[in-house]
Amino acid sequence: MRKEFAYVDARTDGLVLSETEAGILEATALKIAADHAGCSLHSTDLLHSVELASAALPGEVRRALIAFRDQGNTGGALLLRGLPVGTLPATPDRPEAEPHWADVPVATLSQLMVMSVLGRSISYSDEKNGNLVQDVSPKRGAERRQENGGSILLELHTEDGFHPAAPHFLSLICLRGDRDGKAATVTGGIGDALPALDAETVAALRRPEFRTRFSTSFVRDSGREVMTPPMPVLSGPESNPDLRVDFHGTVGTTPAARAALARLEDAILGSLKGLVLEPGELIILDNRRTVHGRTDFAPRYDGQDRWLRRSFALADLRPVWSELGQGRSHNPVIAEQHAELIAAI
Ligand SMILES: O=C(O)CCC(=O)C(=O)O
Ligand SMILES: [Fe+2]
Repeated sequence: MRKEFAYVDARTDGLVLSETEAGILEATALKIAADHAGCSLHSTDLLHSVELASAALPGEVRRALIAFRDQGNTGGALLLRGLPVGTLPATPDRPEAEPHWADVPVATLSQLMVMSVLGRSISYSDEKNGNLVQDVSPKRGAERRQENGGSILLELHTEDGFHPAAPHFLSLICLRGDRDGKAATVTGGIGDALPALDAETVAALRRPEFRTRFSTSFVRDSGREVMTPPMPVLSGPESNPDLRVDFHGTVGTTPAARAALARLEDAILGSLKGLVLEPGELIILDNRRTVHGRTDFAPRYDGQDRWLRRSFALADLRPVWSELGQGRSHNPVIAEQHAELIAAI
């Protein structure tokens, strides 16, 4: 098992909000929270207010978000710094202890304002109770899981790459940093790794010879192992491909596919960017162009552990319209659509 990631500092490329800009965003978030007190975060009215209020983001930040949405970049990530976080309760160490959005209104609504420039917020009812904004903090007893509640090294992955409607964008806002300065979030963009791959490897990665195991957070109750059908790892334009892989959960179904997967992992490991997130930093990932992971760290479960909040966006809700249950939560996929894919690999 890998113990560390080597990476170059991602902070040098970040956009920083001034104190005045952060203050405007904070006041905007508090007003939305007051206007929608008692509402679910999935309320269409609340989400539309958030989208309207995203005009409170500095013009330079909106421009960068729009360019990232439309053109992307080779690293597949964009960092914002200096976002307001507001006052915080203790870091939750069990899913039952996770605070309501209204207990963390400033960070939560600021994050959703940013995401509304990129797409439409969405969640998955299979995971984290379908919450639209999810807590990422170490959970007691989950230390060794390959999930965001674990604290061992989290292998590089496309978020929910096994899912038919995987998010196009995700963001992680840091509410409380890792006090030991150990937990680094890393990203590896296919645009940065592609030049290191030979033509034979690229051709192998484009063949539908890879299956990805569903994350344990999607199948925990069933206790079963569920794999996707064979799919390619790279797809789309030759010079600007999409990437879908999980170096913990993806397997090649042929020797050539397995060799290509190993070469891809080496190329991505050689071009990682990363940082130990600090409060007010928000990293946005283009989930079709980058994988991400996290180094290990040591939780203490005293209310002061590292705490991020995560949210997802799709470019367009129309393709998943019939799959949306209450609010913006994608219906479960396992039972209905994927039971036939259970495979013993
Ligand atoms: O903890 C982190 O920095 C990343 C966790 C992660 O992969 C996720 O929440 O999707
Ligand atoms: Fe992730």
